[in-house]
Amino acid sequence: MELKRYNGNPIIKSSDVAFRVNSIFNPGAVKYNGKYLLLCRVEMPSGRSSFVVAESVDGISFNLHSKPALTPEDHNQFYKYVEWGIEDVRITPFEDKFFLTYTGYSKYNPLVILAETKDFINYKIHGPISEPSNKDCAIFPEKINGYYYKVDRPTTEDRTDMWVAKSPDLIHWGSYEIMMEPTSGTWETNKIGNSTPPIRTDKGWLMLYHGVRGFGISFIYKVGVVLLDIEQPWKVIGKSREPILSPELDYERIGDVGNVVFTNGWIPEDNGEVKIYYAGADTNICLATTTIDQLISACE
Ligand code: BMA
Repeated sequence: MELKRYNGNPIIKSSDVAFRVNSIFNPGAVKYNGKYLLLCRVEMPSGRSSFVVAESVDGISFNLHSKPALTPEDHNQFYKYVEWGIEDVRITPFEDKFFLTYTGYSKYNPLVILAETKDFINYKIHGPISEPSNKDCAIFPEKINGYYYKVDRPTTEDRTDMWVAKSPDLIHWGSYEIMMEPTSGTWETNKIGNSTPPIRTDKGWLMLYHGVRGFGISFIYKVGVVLLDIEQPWKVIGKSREPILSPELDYERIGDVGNVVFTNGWIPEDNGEVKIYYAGADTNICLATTTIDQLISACE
């Protein structure tokens, strides 16, 4: 199974941004007020990233706000952890609000920052919810047996595995469990990490992840899908054997970091379709589609 690319890709390019940027990529995605909303990473000419909102009625043509929505400078007492930029937000709709988990980058190495918003105008920043080095975190969209759950990807000297932890209050985390590790000798042999916030289905939590393989000095980023147990979300029920999206076209192969397709945002529709927003070569924003059913069968 492979995702279906929109034939007008890329749907957002750096020339669409009202202020000067180097690139626009890796958006978080959500339905808000009946519209499609992307919180896009904009890398400034300085090389440090912020987020800007893009909105759309059809999920294809987006209008970008004229100013960034969230910048490192907005982080007040946490600024030292995000001084080099904020990157790759996952947006989890949760009751009447949205939880944002993103990479804070600084000389202390990447770590995970948690924030929340109700309107994508005002943001409450909770600060780090991991130690360095850690990235690729998403909060589960509902409590499980009374606890919040997160998935993330700590990096040690020789391992990059995905872990799950739980919390009574989103601030204190524990009960760590290993969820998934790279499969040696395959497209995901070097590292893996969460891509999109989990979605509840009849068969389990459905989630996209990324897998990386190094060839010489270059790394190829591809997308896979995994199904997790509803009650014990560190337990993998099934996963795709092969990638469901790989860099193939020029806009995925050529850019600041070539041979990368990377997603951290998807929007499920009421009819079972899913819009997946992804970036090509760390340089643009693209759209691909599939259905929940096809993703589930790719895991079996
Ligand atoms: C990962 C992240 C992403 C990026 C990808 C490919 O480590 O930093 O932001 O898209 O590498 O360069």
